[in-house]
Amino acid sequence: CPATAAVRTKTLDKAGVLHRTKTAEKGKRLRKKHWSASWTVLEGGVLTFFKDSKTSAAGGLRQPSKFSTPEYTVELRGATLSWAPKDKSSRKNVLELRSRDGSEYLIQHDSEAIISTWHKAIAQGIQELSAD
Ligand code: I3P
Repeated sequence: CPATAAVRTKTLDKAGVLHRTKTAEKGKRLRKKHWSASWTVLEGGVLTFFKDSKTSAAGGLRQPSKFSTPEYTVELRGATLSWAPKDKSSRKNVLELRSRDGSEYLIQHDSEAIISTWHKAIAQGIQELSAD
């Protein structure tokens, strides 16, 4: 429904600091993981990871300035989300997000409560988009 879609694109679903690392680029597995803490925004069916924790550290938990650069944007349409199997990471509370174009990200937070709210929000975003 276009009206719902229009409203949704203006809705900030969720924002916060998460640990994340990209593990595949368009179907090609990356050799090394580079975890970093980054400001992360879920909005309008798109998940955006900003460059690094310096941005979020400078602004506390507020949204970074509009000049800060998104590092990765992930379209949730056609994406899948699951809890990462143990062999993907030694960390706890790790989510695996696969985009439609075959890129993969691990997303992690030490707090189970916090990662669970992200799990719910991203899963809901994926579901809403597939219903269109
Ligand atoms: C990697 C780094 C990652 C770790 C990865 C290591 O070492 O410690 O944090 O992933 O484990 O190889 P390096 O810094 O030398 O690249 P996790 O923290 O997710 O476990 P892996 O080899 O099991 O993927």
